[in-house]
Amino acid sequence: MSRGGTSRPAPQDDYDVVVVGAGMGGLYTAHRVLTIGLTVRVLEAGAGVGGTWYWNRYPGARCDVASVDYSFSFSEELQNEWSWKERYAGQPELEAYFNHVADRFGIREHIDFETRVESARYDADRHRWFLRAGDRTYGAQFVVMATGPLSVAYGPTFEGTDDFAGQIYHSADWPEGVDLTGKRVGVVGTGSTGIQMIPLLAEVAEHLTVFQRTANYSVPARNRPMSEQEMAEVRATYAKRRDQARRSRAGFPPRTPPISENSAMAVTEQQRREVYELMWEQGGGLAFRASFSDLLTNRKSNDTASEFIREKIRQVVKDPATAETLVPHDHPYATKRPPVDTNYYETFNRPDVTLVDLRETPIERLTSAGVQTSDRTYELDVLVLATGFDAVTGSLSRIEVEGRDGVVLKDKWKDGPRGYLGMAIAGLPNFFTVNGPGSPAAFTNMATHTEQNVEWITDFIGYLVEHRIRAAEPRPEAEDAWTRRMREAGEKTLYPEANSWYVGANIPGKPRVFMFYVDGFDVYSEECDRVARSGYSEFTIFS
Ligand code: N01
Repeated sequence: MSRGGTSRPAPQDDYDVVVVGAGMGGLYTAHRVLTIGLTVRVLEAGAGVGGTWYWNRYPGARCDVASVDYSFSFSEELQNEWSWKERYAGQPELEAYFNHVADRFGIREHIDFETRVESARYDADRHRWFLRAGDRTYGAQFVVMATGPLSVAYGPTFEGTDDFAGQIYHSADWPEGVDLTGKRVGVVGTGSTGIQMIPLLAEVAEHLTVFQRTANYSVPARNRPMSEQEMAEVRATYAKRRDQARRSRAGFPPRTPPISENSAMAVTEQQRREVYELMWEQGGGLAFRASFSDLLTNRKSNDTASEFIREKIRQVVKDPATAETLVPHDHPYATKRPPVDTNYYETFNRPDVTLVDLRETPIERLTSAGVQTSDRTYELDVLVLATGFDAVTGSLSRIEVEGRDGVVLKDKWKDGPRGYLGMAIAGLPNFFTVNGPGSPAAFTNMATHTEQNVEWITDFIGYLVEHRIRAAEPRPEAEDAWTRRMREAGEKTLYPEANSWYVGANIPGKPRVFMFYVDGFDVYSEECDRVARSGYSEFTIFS
């Protein structure tokens, strides 16, 4: 294999910046790059914009962050002209929004759709990256990977898959026009996705069978329409709302009632219950997680929230055996990303819904008729996999990325991802990641986080161009220190206790490593700002 420094084929397309991905991060990066007067090409595997909201078209796909906050803040005009229809936007509304953004800011003409990047190689002599997608080669001084932390669908390979006579759909690759009316449907997976779709599938299927491996803690979403008056109220204070989100611990504006700074242990049992009841009634999984300050750091505090949700499940689900199967028992609340639902637990009171506990009776194989567990076969017309993603590193590891002096990203990350601020990687000059491993992305409002990352990266690109610096990459010591800081912060929490995608435990064979910075978005963005103010002193400069 050739290494950095050898000659490369001349690219068909040459740009200042190539961006991979036309989701939220890619669109904003392209806009910022154009604004500073550089040339840009966005390479997108899908046929449309929106990233997550382009691919995830399963019934019930919906955001769990309030629409008014899960949106771009960079343009006041955009904020003022767009009216969200629901408290939590569904996939069609979000996809429409990103299409609107692509057209409004003239980004679409800079995108090559149905273009899947297979490799990115750095030519150290020319200080340029060459990206290959099919038979095309793109050259660029800078590469921004906006490939999304949850974009590579994971589906387990059950023995006998080819024997199954019915259809298999993955939630993240949902075809157009699927009609499940009157079908016998099975769903594997009870993460956020499964929990969103199960009540809707139950409404149309002749019978729904839910195959659950790990019981989850879900909190009501309490989605509802947004009125024009509500939108007007938000618009009146939008600037302040956005500013507060930017300076907050998790990228959200202040909540009503304010997020408690208290330990759950610092209040009486009665006060605790009142807080949890209020949060339950208001809805929202991320808000419930913030009921007290120490739910993810103090096991005793967490137990109180976990037990509250268990009680709710037992109250809602009428059959005691089904309720006990749905009650989570093997991980603390919110150590897996907390789902939100509309009538999830209620759905198990329907006579046409069956819950299968895979801990008791594991799936052995698929047959032509359906799913065979250790005790029987469940006959199905359709099997839905809501089995998640090869998260965070998956999309980057699938591209052959080769930097300076033979640094190959896949090899570098074989024991877990390493990088600086979640945005830059030693050995890969001028190569940036939006919402990458080592950032707080998954623990924030992704909209706020994405904007912060994109602004930092594009400001840095602007700085390098202005100072005629040909390339920059983080110093190895800075990368080591950040990776250590990220992992140590994670280890002080309860997160490592769950087999979640946060630690890569959902993918067989993936190194089990905590992949995010959990000490707060506010602390993180201050650190990013400090690095920028210092003239990017933690970076090696190649002039
Ligand atoms: O994926 P998951 P997801 N046999 O990994 C099960 C975001 N999101 O798509 O827990 C049987 O959470 C697996 O079981 P277990 C959000 O960040 C947001 O639901 O590993 N079961 C689990 O139940 C979220 O966290 C929104 O034992 C198998 C499920 O599949 C992230 O996307 C909506 C299995 C996977 O759960 C991922 O959510 C949707 C097997 N071999 C998603 N393999 C909102 O904004 C896996 N499972 C609301």
